Amino acid sequence: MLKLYDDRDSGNGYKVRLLLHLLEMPYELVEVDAIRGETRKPPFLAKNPNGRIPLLELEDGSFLPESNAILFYLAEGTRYLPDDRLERARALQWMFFEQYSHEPYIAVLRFWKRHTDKTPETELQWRDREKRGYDALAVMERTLAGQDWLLGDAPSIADVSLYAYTHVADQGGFDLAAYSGVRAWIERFPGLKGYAPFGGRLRDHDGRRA
Ligand SMILES: N[C@@H](CCC(=O)N[C@@H](CS)C(=O)NCC(=O)O)C(=O)O
Repeated sequence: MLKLYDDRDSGNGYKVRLLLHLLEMPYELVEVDAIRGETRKPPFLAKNPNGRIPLLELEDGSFLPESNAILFYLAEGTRYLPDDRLERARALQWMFFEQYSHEPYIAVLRFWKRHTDKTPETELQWRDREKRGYDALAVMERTLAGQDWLLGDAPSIADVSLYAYTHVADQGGFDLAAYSGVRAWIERFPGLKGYAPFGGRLRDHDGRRA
């Protein structure tokens, strides 16, 4: 069975948990406390030298880190990854955007708000992250104002990837009021067959819906 090393509070991990549930793929969850530094201890570093969750262990014992690489692997041959060459590249396009232009701002501000205090020294950094986070939301809005999902008519791993931190962007202080396309897109997710909320159904999944 697939084994997922993950922390319940991680949005990067939630991407993978959400896809596993949407695809109704059974998996065993191994909880790792990232805040307490468990990912930086030798037993975990032996599995992922980059010291981060999520980490997928395949049936043959090989390890795959990086949330978006895991999504790509799991979605192969399913409705969440199109067959068309350009569409597949577009899914990757959005996932690289997520890692470079979205997650470092929207996820990091959420983390800072929950775990640190703003100080006069960090005020400028916070404001810069906020501006760049809104820039990322504006990019998403341009697409989602005109279509239901990032690739068009159907949800894909591009949507799963970007949903994880966008739907909790308010926890980082982001106001989505001006992004009606993004808000409507967020509201579509709970209607997907197999949807699992962030923080919900963290226990091992037996392939049936709870
Ligand atoms: N690019 C990675 C980022 C993973 C990441 O930042 N994981 C965090 C939790 S969200 C982590 O493991 N932090 C613990 C640490 O860095 O020690 C991915 O998308 O999987």
